Amino acid sequence: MAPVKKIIVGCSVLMVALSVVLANDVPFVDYRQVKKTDEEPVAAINTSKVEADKNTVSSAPEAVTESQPRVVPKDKDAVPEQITSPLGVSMKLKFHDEFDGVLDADGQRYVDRSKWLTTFWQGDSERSLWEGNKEVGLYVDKDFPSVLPREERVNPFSFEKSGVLTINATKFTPKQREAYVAAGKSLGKWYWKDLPYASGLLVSDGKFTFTYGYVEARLKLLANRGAWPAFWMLPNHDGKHPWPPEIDILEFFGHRPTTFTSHIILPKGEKVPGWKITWYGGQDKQVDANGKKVQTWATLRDKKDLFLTEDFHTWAVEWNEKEMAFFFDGKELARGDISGCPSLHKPMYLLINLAIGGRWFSDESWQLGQHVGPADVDEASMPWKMECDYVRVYQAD
Ligand SMILES: [Ca+2]
Repeated sequence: MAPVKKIIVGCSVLMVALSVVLANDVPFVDYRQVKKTDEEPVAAINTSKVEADKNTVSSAPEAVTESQPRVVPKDKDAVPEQITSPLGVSMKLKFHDEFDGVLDADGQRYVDRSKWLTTFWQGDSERSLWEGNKEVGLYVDKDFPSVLPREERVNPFSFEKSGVLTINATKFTPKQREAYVAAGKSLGKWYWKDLPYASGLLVSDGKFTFTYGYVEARLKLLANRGAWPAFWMLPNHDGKHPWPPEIDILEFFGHRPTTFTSHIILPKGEKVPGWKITWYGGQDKQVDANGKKVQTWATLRDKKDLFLTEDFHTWAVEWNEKEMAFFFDGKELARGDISGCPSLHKPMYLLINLAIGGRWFSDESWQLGQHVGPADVDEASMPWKMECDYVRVYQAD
């Protein structure tokens, strides 16, 4: 349990730190009040307007280049077995899911269980909640809670479009909520809570881990207040799950559909030269015996005139012995020297999830530690839908 507790507490800190970074200079954008015009198509990417703000790593380019070719074509029928990575390395396909789903025993298309867990912790099929973030939704699956009849379980996964997995966030009916609470009590699991919403996540822990390579996901995000979709990586090596590090290839907030973050979280003492370091501690009780802050992170953030929720986009990271670089729609956002970060040179696994609420942002000011609870969640717009086209991992030949 210790590593579990550690990672849970840590992830809660993550989001507080995120709030700190974003609090000072990001004006609140209410997407409902932003007008679309013919002159300014919201889905268009005007890369000339991409600019590094003061939180962006100093090593990042101030503007991404137009000439950089797309690395992975979006056509699911043309998955390249070999690529030249953005950093110029010849790589082969090592893991991918095109999200066509697999036919389950009940005849329904479902998540490929050979590639993904739908729970947070390997070996515990009933783990359904990322407690430390104070999220207000359970991660559910049609396989659990095992004490509930299958027909009473909520399935957050659907394949409404060919080759696209949809993660659905919904509100429990009163009957469902009562059943899930009773199931949690029956199982005696501390992490089952009486929460109003259900959602889903994918975790490759125990299925696929890797050290170094290029990983890209093509996702369609959602502009719903309280939605917190993410594509990220955590370590698993020698059966251990230390935290940090954490590689957040994408974090996004449904009420701010023009902004996302890509960042890493590092243990104390590890740095990426030139990347912004945010120390945090006290408020989260993440302090050591001497009262020193024990975590640090480097962060970068892109800001552009783009509604991220109106089409699919790709987020990617390339990672080798020396460098880590983040990419959005094939364009480099930032690159840093990670040779001084021992924690980033060990196997990681993938996660994709649609969180609901949590202690990560405030509605308008991203204030430190503010909790987004059920009252802040736009449940009238549920079901929310996060769409996943593919995840592909390449590694050097
Ligand atoms: Ca696909």
